Parts: sequence; structure tokens; C-alpha cells
Amino acid sequence: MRVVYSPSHLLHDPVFEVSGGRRIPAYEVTGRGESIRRALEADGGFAFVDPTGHGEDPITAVHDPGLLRYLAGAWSEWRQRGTGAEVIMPDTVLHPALREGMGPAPEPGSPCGRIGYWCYDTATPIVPGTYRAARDAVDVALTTAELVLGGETAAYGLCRPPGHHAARAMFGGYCYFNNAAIAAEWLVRRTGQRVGILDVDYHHGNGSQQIFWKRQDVPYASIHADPNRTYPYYAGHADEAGAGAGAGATFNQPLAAGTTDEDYLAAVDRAIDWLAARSDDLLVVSLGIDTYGQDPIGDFALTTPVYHEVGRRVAASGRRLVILQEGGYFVPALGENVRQWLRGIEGRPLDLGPRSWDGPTGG
Ligand code: Q9C
Ligand code: ZN
Repeated sequence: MRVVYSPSHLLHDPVFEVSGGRRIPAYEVTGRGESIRRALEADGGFAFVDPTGHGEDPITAVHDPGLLRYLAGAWSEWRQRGTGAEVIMPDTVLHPALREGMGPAPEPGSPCGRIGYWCYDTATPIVPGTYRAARDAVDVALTTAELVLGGETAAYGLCRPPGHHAARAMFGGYCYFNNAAIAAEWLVRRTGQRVGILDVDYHHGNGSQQIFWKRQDVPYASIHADPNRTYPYYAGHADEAGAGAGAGATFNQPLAAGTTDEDYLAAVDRAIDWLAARSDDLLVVSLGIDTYGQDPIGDFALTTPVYHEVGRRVAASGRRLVILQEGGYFVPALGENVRQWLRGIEGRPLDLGPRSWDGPTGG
């Protein structure tokens, strides 16, 4: 399988985030991308490809041009105003009730006003290399989509930073641009087909859901932790099914803490069947590995072999697959779990060898 990878993800190197009122070490770190790169290189069955530039148009096909403009200039604007802070992070955000009944707020001029206008949390700091890395992650996604249009049955894009929490006009949740949504929209425009999104990250992909909420040509199926207990808190409930032309084209399966391999596979089967009835030849997969039993921010109980089986079942759907990395924060096993998932896609056997975290001499 081809793997699209860019070392420029290393430029996005946040040190901390603020979670539950505490300053904690960032979870979304460069070591994640390198764990995956190393595991896929060591496997020997993957061919690495560089991304090619696709410009701004595929991004503004999905996102507010103001969001792109903001992210492009955020660091230099912040530095020029001389706050001296090591990251850009909001202290004040545009809560919808602030202007309830008064119409939309204008985009502010001050750096602190602008970050809270575009960003909704304290998990997604902007550092000097963030914009370059986030733009290149989009190109990784689009290059992966291009490989599949060029005839590959499946290809994998090592997107970092991830994307599925970024909405049309908002970023957050470690995500800046919505790589999967941009790829799906690009595929729709290129092929005229209905392109499904299968989101298996531990968290609900609120951004992807928002972007395609009123669209029937990009059905969105997500399997995730119940938002009643987990980020992103305000979206991903079972009764959210889309609206307008997109009524019935969103499918959420919120799951309980402690979700097992067996529970999970049953949800995967339901998502695959649901997408099979609503999409044509192509699927974009938002591949999160934060469902792993040892993930520091997840509470599911999945084990390494289930990733191979999920990959096998997704491949059995017969769709051509654009597989894009989202979350997964237990770095020691992240690369191995991605590797098994992709081996499952290719019909290669599960390989719990000595390199494997869950293997006989692993860990
Ligand atoms: N106190 C992805 O997996 N932090 N993003 C939640 C709860 C944000 C996860 C903190 C988690 C974002 C792509
Ligand atoms: Zn996640």
C-alpha cells in the first residue's frame, strides 16, 4: 500500500494544552507521526510517497476563507502585537448565547478576539510551524485521494495534525483544517459520486458532521464515545441524523466506557451496512486509534488484533478507500495498531511479532 507522509508535520510541535483547568503536556505530539512512520517502514510492505501541493481551492471548498486567512497569518500577527506568549490559545470564545437574537458577530481586530472567534477550545494551540504543518496535512489527504482516483484500491495518508473536529468556520480538538472533509468534497467534485465518510476515531467528528449536515452526497457514519461523558460534548448523540437534503445522511453510534472488541465490531458492521446503502464506490476513513485500551484520553477497551479485523471488514465492503489519520495518543502502540489496521485492509495476516506492543515479547 502507498503511504503519503511529509516530515513537515514535525513543525507542529505544541508543548502543552489546557485540560480540565490544568496545564498538561500536549497529547497531540510529533512522536505520534514518527511512531506510525517507523512501524510502517519496519513492516516493509508500504511504499512512502511525498504529498504534492493542491493549493487553497480545495480548502475553501469546505472551510470559510476567513479561517484559512486567519490561520495563515495568526503567528506573525500574534508576534507583532508582542504578547510574548509561547503559543496562541483563546481566553475568550464566541459563545453562541453572547449574541443570541442579535445576528453574527463581526470578526474582531485584536489577536485575543480573533483566536476566540475562530477556535473553540484550549487543546489546539498555534505554534510557529502550525500553519505549514496543517497545510501539508491537507496535501497529504488530497494526494492520498489522488492515488485512489489513479487506480489504487486503498491508500493511507499520515495526516498530522488531524482534522475531524474542524468545522466550516471553526477549529479545535487538535485539528486546524478538516483533512477528511476536504478530501471527501474534492472526490465528490472530481467524480460526481456519493462519497461516504467512516469515522472510527474515539471522539465524534463534530467538524465533519457539521460540514456535511445538509448534504446527502457525503453520508457520515461515526462510532465514538458518548458525548454525554466525552469531548466534543455538544455533538454526536444518536438522534442527530442530518437535516434538509441531508436528513438521514448522518449516523452516530455513541458507545459506553469499557467498549470491548466485540461491541465495537458490531458497531463497525452497522456503520458499513449503513454506508453501503448510501454511497457509491469511494469511502474516506477517519482512522483514529484513541479507541485503544491503553489510550490516555480514551476509555474503550480495544486490543491490537481488533484493528486488523476492523480493517479486514472495511476492505470487505468492496469500496475504494482513502484512509486518513486522526487521533490516537498511546504513542508506544500507535504505529503498530495502524500497521495492523492497514494489513487487515490489504488481506495480509495479523502480525503480532516481536515488534508488536501486544505481541509475545512486545511492551
Ligand atoms: N478534558 C482527536 O482525537 N481534549 N482530538 C479533551 C477533555 C481534546 C481529540 C479534553 C481532545 C481532542 C483528533
Ligand atoms: Zn480522537
